Amino acid sequence: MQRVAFKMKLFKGCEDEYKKRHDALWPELQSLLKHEGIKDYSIFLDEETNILFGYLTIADKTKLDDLPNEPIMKKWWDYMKDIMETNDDNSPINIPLKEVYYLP
Ligand code: RM4
Repeated sequence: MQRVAFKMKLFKGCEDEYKKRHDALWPELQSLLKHEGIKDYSIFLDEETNILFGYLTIADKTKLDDLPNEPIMKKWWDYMKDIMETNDDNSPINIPLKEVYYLP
């Protein structure tokens, strides 16, 4: 299993809305993420900086490269762009984090 961690940035004042939208994550999107092999996907919010810390495990992390081409993923990103920092194609600005320690 490969572990992947990254950060994204939420706009101030959008904390409740971000949680609300994820509590109601579209079943089709959930199925897609599972289908790509994603497990233990967690997103934590740093309430001081509004940085979102994402963490997931996946058998083959190159599968994550397929996601931006999936219509349901694009639709989700279009829906989320009003509350988080995004690229020109509406995908979230996603900064990979380097692993520096692991205790299995
Ligand atoms: C996040 C962001 C990520 C997506 C999750 C489900 O807000 O859009 O790209 O993987 O939602």
